[in-house]
Amino acid sequence: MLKRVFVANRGEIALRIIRACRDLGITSIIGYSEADKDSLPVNLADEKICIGPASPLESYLNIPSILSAMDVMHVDSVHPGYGFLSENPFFVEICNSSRITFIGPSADNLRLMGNKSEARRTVSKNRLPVVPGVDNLVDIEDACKQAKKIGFPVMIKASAGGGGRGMRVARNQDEFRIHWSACQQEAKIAFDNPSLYIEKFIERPRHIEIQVLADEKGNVFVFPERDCSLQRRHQKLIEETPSPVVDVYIRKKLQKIARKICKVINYTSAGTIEFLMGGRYAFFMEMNTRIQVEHPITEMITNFDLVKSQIEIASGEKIPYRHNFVGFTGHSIECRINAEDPEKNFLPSPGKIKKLILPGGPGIRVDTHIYQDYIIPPYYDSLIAKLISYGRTREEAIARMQRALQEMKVDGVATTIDFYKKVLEHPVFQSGRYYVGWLEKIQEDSKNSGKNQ
Ligand code: MV4
Repeated sequence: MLKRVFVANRGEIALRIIRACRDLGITSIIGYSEADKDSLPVNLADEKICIGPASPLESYLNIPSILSAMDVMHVDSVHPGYGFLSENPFFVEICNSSRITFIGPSADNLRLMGNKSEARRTVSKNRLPVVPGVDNLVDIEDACKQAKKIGFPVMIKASAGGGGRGMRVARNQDEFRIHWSACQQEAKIAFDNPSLYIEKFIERPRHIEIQVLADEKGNVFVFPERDCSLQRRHQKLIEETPSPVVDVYIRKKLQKIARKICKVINYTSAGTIEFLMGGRYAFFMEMNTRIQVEHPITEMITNFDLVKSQIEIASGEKIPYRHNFVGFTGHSIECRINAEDPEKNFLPSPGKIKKLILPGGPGIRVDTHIYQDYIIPPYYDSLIAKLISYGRTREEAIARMQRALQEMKVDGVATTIDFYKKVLEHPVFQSGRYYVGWLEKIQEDSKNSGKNQ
């Protein structure tokens, strides 16, 4: 078993990793930036070392700095959390050559799935469903011809993009030519790779994903789906599991696809296969090769500890579970509470937390790194807490989440707590019939009704 884990992250996920280490009886060593010296994970880790200034480029993304910190602290492994270096194949290779175990997938897995059109091609080659589309486009004329063949509207995506970055919808040939050139320019600048691919645009889709765990012995475990369709500008806001629109047949289908993908690429560690669902049709979209923000809802309904499993897998252990299709009971929902002002277009609101009351009671889990008098630094993302509810039914999970939102009080900074209260009360959320563009649509509708009055 690994003995000394370097935590190469911050905030709630750093704390989550520290807790998994403690449960396993192994030592956690956190690398932190100057701006995070008073944070809870730095306080609670077994050992700590500063890795640089506040700016992420100089600390959490600074590979030489992290390598020397890992060397000084004599660690045998590193957990990257999500974001930062978690999906960087170069970092994995450097760790390997320094004899430090990267707690995550192989560099090859990261490289393959990091290129979204290569991922798409791999999946399609194995006769698994992808959105109708094409890559390997020669020039704009070829692309336009292919788009016409697929039928408008189409979506133009950057091969090196993902997570909503570098994509545009074209509804006709004129729009296509404009967006193609703009997309190419953007992709060149943002990802240093101008390569694009096109797909049929799926209207009002849902974002459904399957959590997987794969060990080094070739065992692949697939979990029930998470529904992450409640988003705003590609930021997930509420996730739930199981999905209100997925029945046992669709679930089994998604799980079989996810398992096959992991098998053909020889995947290891935790990962997530993203699907786009239009009606009852599901298409592979992307694979996320990391532990995700929303992993706790899967833990709530399956009793797995996914971070602990990642560490056990990286230690070369088998997953001690008998079924490849993981069973579950009940329903779980997560609200990502941000220090942002919904009244000011979700403008980040860093600063000192003057008063804090955290919720609790039956069916509530709170993953957070904040505490009273903590100062939220302005340099990082604005996630301050994940409220996770569990219920035997969706209705019970919603009611408990509403209780938790009522109980939670944060003074000193603006938060999204009241915004969530409104969303949870909304009949469309309660009916489960929301989709990925829904929040933007009701925001647009409420603006327009304002104009008409
Ligand atoms: C799409 C799509 C519709 N049709 N592809 C965005 C993130 C990445 N994982 C994939 N995304 C999408 N790809 C096709 N062919 C819709 C999305 C999408 C989305 C689009 C607009 C506004 C919000 C969205 C949220 C999730 C997914």
